[in-house]
Amino acid sequence: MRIAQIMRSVAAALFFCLASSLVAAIQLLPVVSGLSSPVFVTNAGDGSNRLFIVEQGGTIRVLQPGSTTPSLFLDIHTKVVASGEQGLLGLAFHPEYSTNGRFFVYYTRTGDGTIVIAEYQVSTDPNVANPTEKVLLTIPHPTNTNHNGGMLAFGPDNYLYIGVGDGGSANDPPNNAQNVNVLLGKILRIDVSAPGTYSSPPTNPFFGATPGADEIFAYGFRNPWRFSFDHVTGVQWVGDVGQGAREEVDMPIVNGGNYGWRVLEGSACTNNDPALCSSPQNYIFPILDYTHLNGRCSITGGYVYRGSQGALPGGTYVYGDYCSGEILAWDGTTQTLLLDTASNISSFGEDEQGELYVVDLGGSISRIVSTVPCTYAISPASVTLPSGGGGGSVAVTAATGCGWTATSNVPWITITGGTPGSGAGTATYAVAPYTGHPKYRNGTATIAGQTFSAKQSK
Ligand SMILES: [Ca+2]
Repeated sequence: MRIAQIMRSVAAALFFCLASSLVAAIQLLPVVSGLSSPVFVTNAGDGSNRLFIVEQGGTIRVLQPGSTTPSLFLDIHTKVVASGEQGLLGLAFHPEYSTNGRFFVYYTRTGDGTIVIAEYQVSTDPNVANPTEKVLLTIPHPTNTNHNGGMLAFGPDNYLYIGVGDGGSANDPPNNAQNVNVLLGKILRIDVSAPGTYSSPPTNPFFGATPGADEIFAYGFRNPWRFSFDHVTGVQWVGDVGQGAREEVDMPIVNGGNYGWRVLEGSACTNNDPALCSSPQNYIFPILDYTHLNGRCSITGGYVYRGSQGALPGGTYVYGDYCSGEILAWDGTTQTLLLDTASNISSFGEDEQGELYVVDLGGSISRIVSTVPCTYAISPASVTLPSGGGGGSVAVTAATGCGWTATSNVPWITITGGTPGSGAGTATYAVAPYTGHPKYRNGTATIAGQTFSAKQSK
């Protein structure tokens, strides 16, 4: 090993130690393997706790909770052209899927590579989709096979957001991303409340007589491959894949915002249109960007962690790089390396509890978990209460990032605050007056997994 390599290794080891102590130590828990080029995982939000896995070739598989063997939910491979950046790329379940069974897919069409947004519905079997397709929107993408985008997700406004790439090649030769009359290089937003069709929300920035395509929500993107919405703040986070130098994360995505491509790559002037770089106020700069060091070359946008298992501090944005295999975190100020993997990270995904998954294009999906098991204690663990009722508080002791909830097990005790919590915190409760028989009643609440016992005299 040469001296320079040794120095780099030492520096890397030091950096990793510092970094991991700053945020969290994570590991990957294998969930499923043997998949064919998985590019996404998500959930239906229907309380079933199933995972739905998108395979690039044109299949969606469903994984039951606790199972390691998915079954076929939908097969549309005959409609899909799949290689390189093309394929079945995105999936989103309707916010009311549990009652209407509607879901949406994003793929590149066989024959001409056109981007298709289509609607499907579940069959009478909850684990099998009805194969009848209703095409909602097509976007011509004839010239190049790269930069198709591919993300679909519903926003907190219940509109369907769509991430579309710039049409491909390099440096966006037709300047699509800055052209508000084409749907390439954009985040689109459509209303799919009526089955089998869509409309553009009148609040979209170029709606109606305003020049520009009605479907556009924001523009100036190169290849917004993956994006997500923070469940707590509602803010949209986009990982926009860069050209040859910089990968970027954009947030918040605002109505009518121009995020800079092809004038800017990350926060840097591309010199594609050098005169425009002298008016930086015309563009919204990324919240973070990183250069192509350490084998990094293509960002895979992720999620703001809001799970309750304490895998990471709540509010941490988790993302990665497809080429380096690194899982990265952004705490609002600093980018930290969480874990360096050998995976080609095609996507991240979320289950119904907000726990995060890493999708390896090589064929597997893993869950992000903490390396440190969370332990909890409460104080007091028991109380004796007067007949008039009232309230009180229970202190929870837990390590930073360890999430917990509090629930009452009897109707006369109500948890009034503090839940869900993370790390050290306080749960508050209220107790109803007691005038009945016998002389005492006993009840419990479960706080941070511990039993809180209350005895009340009449
Ligand atoms: Ca218009």
